[in-house]
Amino acid sequence: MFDKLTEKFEAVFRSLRGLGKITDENINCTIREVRVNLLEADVSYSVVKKFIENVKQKAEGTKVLRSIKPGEQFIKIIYDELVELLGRTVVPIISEKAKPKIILLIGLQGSGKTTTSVKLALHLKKKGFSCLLVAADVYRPAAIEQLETLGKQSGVPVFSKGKSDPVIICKESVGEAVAKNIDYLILDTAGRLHVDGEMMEEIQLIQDTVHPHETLFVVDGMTGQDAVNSAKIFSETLSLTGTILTKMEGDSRGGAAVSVTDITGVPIKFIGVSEKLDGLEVFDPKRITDRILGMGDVVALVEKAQKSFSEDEKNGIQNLFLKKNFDMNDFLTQFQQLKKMGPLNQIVGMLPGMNRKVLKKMNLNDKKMIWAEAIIQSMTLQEREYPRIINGSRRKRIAYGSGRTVLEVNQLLKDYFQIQKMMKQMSKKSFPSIGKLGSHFMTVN
Ligand SMILES: Nc1nc2c(ncn2[C@@H]2O[C@H](COP(=O)(O)OP(=O)(O)OP(=O)(O)O)[C@@H](O)[C@H]2O)c(=O)[nH]1
Ligand SMILES: [Mg+2]
Repeated sequence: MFDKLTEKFEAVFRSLRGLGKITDENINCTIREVRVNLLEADVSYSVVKKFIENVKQKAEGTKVLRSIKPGEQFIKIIYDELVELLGRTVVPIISEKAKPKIILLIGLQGSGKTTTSVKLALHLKKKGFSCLLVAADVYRPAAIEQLETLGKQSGVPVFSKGKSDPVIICKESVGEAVAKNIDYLILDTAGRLHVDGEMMEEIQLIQDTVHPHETLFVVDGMTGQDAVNSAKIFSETLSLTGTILTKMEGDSRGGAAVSVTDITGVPIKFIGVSEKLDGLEVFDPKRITDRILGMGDVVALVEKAQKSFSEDEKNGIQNLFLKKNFDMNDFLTQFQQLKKMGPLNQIVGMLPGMNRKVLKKMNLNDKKMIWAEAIIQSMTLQEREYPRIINGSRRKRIAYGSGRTVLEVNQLLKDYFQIQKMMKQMSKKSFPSIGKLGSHFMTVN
């Protein structure tokens, strides 16, 4: 569906992904490529411009995490921005208590309104709701029959009044839905152009008469920029609550999907992916972004690093380590705090100023943390505050008290002094941001 975009992004990311070193130059080069890709995929110029500006700005403000490659972190920024552009989260169809909930489908001729109205009814029916379809297209020959046939195929009742006034048909259908205790009333209207004043007046009248909970603009995704432009114009004239992009399974360039939310200000709620009646998907910005960028693994990795190591936590831990008299009590507290955050090696490794080689030698694994706690708890208060007084005989006593060996006590004390030393050396230098790395920066991975 987004093959073209995907293909292009793959090429950009392939080179970006491996970068352990990232410079202003290759950031700019990547941004240029992303820009061209989006434009070639028929994404609106104004949307591309905004997208690029946001990515640049985020890159500037993003601190480099040491546990992941800057290239990967940059991919995550592009990913996040695309999710944002596509609407961030799923916006489900109205589900409030009102009965019936009224959904009005509008759009240009042939965009897929009738098919989509039945698809939508089926989708809601599968969720256990009752639906009533309304044949409000009285202009196109056989439009009513088309809806009746599709309704029959899917087992959804159709309300039709022949070729009478669509406003009256819609109004009466509400009464019918109330009488039959229907959950969702779905109005299938005739195709219209925004320049057709009479038809636009009619749809406004329908809106004013039935007060739909949802007015969804059904748009043919294959038509690219035209789709976006028509959606924009309709959204300016009528109050839309969302769009549905149809015919998205083909090799449409995907640009319409990327632009339409930003341009209309309303979310894409569904996409049509086949002529068949089950060919409707809930529009999920994250899933679509995954499909376009195909970078799920990188995103998960960066998210994990960000989550387990937020700025606040980092400062908190740093402050703990930097405490003037970093004693055994602090050491213990840290162990306990760090334990909550994930594998110790990984977490401590993310702290700036940590020497990876020393850490590796210390082998800070979670099992070790359990006995480390026992050992520290066997120390006297004085020993915890002044670990340097822990001589040979004290070590023996502590080992005995904690049920560990003297070797292990020695090891723990060694670790403690190492960390203390590292912490003293640790500068409070702030992290560089991705956008201002300079060519000298290299992550330690
Ligand atoms: N491949 C594909 N075809 C679709 C999709 N949605 C609708 N169609 C096809 O598009 C054509 C037009 O669909 P309709 O549902 O009749 O469109 P409409 O907007 O009701 O058309 P009018 O009532 O004439 O304005 C039909 O051949 C549908 O089968 C879709 O998601 N994928
Ligand atoms: Mg129709």
